Amino acid sequence: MHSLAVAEQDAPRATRRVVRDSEYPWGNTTMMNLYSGTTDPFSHRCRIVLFEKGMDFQVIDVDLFNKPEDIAVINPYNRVPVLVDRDLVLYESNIINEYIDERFPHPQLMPPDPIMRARARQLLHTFELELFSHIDVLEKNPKGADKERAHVRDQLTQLAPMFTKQKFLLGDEFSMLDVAIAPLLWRLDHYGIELPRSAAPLMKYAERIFSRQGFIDAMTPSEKVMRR
Ligand SMILES: N[C@@H](CCC(=O)N[C@@H](CS)C(=O)NCC(=O)O)C(=O)O
Repeated sequence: MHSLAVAEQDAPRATRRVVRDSEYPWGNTTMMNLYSGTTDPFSHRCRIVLFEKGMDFQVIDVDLFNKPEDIAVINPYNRVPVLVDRDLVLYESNIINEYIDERFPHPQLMPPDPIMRARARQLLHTFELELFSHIDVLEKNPKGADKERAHVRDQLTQLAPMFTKQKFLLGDEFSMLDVAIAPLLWRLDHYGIELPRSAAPLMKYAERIFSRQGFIDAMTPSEKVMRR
């Protein structure tokens, strides 16, 4: 047991090359390429999964304020994230993440049991409707987004009591649901969302995610400075 732990520690870190805009759009044809917005919460989700898995991949930084035209070629909706894995091109962060999770099953982020997996997908969908549908306004029109801020605050506050009983959203294991919500929790200050005191257990939970090596490694320099 002991020697295994040492061997894992000493193992060389996987290739996680970040391609800057100057090299764009030449992805690596032998490994997964993620076209990722440097400040985009949806791309952030996919980076977290890639880094949690610890396999080889390439992140291609996309500046959304100066978006290369090629994104529209690989994604008809002209948005990031986009994953290119040889002939496969995927968009939509949750779809990308489920694919990565199935290609590289360790550590597994979706529950193995079909019923729990269905519940997880249902909750991922609820997150999109109740929380992430407001991201566009919070990103693009922060001054006119008070209604959205209040809605997100109230939804998150309702989640808080569950973290007095469990470590993560699906129990005591980190899962895809935690991945999905983490970029929003990281951006609360950035979006000007203030949670009430009753949400303290939620913020403790958030800190648990923020201290994970995969989460730390997944952040871009612009994301690192979003939170003090
Ligand atoms: N539902 C999509 C949302 C992706 C999305 O909205 N991406 C935004 C960045 S926040 C984007 O690329 N927008 C294009 C632009 O800003 O030009 C997902 O989960 O991947």
